[in-house]
Amino acid sequence: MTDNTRSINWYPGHMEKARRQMQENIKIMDMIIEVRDARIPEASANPVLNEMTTGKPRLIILSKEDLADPAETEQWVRSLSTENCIVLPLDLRDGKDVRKKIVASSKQLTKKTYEKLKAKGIRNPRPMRAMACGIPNSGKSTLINRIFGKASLKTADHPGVTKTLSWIHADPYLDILDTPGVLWPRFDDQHTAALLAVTGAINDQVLDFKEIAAVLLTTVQAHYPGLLEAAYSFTDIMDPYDILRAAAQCRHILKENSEPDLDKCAGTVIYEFRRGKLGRITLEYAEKKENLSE
Ligand SMILES: Nc1nc2c(ncn2[C@@H]2O[C@H](COP(=O)(O)OP(=O)(O)OP(=O)(O)O)[C@@H](O)[C@H]2O)c(=O)[nH]1
Ligand SMILES: [Mg+2]
Repeated sequence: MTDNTRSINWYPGHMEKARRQMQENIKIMDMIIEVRDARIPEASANPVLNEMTTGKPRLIILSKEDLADPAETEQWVRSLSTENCIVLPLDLRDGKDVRKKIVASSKQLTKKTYEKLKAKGIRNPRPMRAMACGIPNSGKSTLINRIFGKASLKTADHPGVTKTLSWIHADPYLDILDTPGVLWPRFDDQHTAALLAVTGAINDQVLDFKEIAAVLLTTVQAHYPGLLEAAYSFTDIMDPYDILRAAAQCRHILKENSEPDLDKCAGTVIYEFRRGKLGRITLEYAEKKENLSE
């Protein structure tokens, strides 16, 4: 984003309250289930939560994998996995195997803790405790509902749905604490903020859609040559605002004077991306990042 663009910030009071309550609960957790968005696996990692949960066995769910580029997701799984961290890309709307995969990974990550309890002579140890955390709208409540097998937690397609912490006895082996989506007080990197905004982790009401659509179009144009040309019927345009103009002509999103309505079209482009109507797109690239740091 350029210097004269409006800076993005969204940190309502319920997030700070949730952060404090999560910090209070962290001691009793056997593991962390961190839900990131598969389209932005790095930008959707909350540094405040990462610091708070350091050292705990971690299951990273790359949610919305149905919307992300499968080849990029594979790269991210490779680059994020460690001995103490299992990475699972999942389409949480499709219930198939979600519960089975999460319970199996949780058993693997908490094996030592569970066996310690058994070694103390406890025949039926308590369920393992996991805190589900992550940025807003990443799918935490959807995930817990999937494991539980019932839609007991409220979910919706906008950020800030869950406002309080609540325990769910999700499985005989696993109790999960659902938490509100949490961001951090200030985005030092406005590109990260724009990626969070594009994917729906920030309240749309605080956003300038034209600016974040420009970030989206620039990124897609650089990494998926031909995709936007095919979607919006144009050729030889690189400037994101010119692409927006072409998209408005293509979708007949015009003002009364027949000029392209860029504000309205920005909303349409973002909506089409979020719904997967432009194809399966990832906006951050694990392999290129590794190469850059070589
Ligand atoms: N396409 C797709 N949509 C998903 C997936 N997981 C969740 N969603 C949708 O994402 C939206 C947000 O899901 P929630 O479970 O409410 O997200 P949350 O992380 O609990 O959100 P907050 O409580 O606001 O922090 C809902 O519309 C879900 O249907 C997925 O894997 N793929
Ligand atoms: Mg929720």
